[in-house]
Amino acid sequence: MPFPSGVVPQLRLACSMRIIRPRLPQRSAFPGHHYRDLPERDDQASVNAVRLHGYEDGEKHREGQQMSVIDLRSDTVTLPSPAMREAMYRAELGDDVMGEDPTVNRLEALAAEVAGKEAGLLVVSGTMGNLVSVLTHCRRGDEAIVGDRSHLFNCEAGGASALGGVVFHPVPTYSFGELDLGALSGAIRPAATNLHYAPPGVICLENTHNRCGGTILPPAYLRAVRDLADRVGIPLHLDGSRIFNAAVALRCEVRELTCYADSVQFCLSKGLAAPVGSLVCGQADFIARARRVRKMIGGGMRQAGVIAAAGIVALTTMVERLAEDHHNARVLAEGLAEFPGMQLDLETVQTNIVLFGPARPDPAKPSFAQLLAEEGVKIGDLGGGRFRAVTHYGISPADIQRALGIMRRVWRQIFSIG
Ligand code: TLP
Repeated sequence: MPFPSGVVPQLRLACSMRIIRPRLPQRSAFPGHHYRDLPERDDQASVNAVRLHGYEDGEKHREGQQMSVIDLRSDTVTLPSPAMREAMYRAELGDDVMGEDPTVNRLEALAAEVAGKEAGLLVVSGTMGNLVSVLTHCRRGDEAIVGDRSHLFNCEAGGASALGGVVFHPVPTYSFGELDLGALSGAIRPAATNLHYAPPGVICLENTHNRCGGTILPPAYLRAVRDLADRVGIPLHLDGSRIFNAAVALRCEVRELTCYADSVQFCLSKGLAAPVGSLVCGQADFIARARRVRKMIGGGMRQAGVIAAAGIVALTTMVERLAEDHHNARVLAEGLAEFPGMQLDLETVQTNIVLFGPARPDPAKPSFAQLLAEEGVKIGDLGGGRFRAVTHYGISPADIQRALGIMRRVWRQIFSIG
């Protein structure tokens, strides 16, 4: 890998040494966090139970019933836990645009504490969290310096450009999600002394990095980017949609990763399994300005305590179990890596995402993801013969074994080898 600066490979080594396999709880089975397809119509009581309570604790697959679907497309498919449903039902509510929803206020204070910042702001989604953050940091015509493989640049409908007149300035991303430090520094151009340049407004990083396969940016790298941002006087925003996965894998506090950023956005509705919501955290004056931007783009919610209540359960009870997802991803990845003709870099499997595909993709062959879906295993098709599987609250170790069996069979069918 062509690192221009000697510092990055050392960081990578340090990072890989610091990534620790999760120590799994000593118990025979994880307590029934299993997403099951709704039963057939004659079992209406169960249908209602699932609808009311989300995951059914201890639910077992019963013979003769429709096989359950194993949905590995994303950790966004998670359903809220029974405790979340209960908390939502009981939530104390008020008008949050007037600052009077006590449950939202509690969640925002809790999020700020977790992230080590002065204040927090509940937003609808990760996309809105990143948008609000970039629009708060930048004026129209400013540049947001982003990774060329970042979610912000590729998958958020160009919102900061379309709605805020912000110019995206993409820089190359290495395979573990770092932006080249030399390129980053080169992207910050002296607009004050040269009329041709758009002024740099914010640097954005992503941790864990989605498109790189859930890879972790270690503290040493974050510190290097922070130093750079300080040298040039540009704020640093962190898309920490899956920052809890990074912290659990590194066995550190979230604030040990977010302390390098001026603002951070993290999601409640991915691995933490809440139904809706993300938090933007930063210093109090930044959040006050972000609150205005949220209102401007229509993100002011009224009795939002119904979703904040689930978010509080997510933050207080769902973080440590992410280690189970990481373990499941590792087992899945090691199994897949043994398929003949498979290309999968086990080094990038650091959290709950597995990227893989045939070493020699052939567009003439039937779609692996489509055939798998017909067999009850759903994965993401990234195009170009690359696939993504994401482990989460709804996936048990038994699901992983069953998925691997089905994947092996379909893989052989398509590639007729092994
Ligand atoms: N990612 C989703 C899809 O949009 C691809 C997924 O399934 O992984 N930042 C990062 C790093 C993300 O992975 C995502 C969602 C977001 C931001 C946006 O979050 P939402 O979906 O809540 O707007």
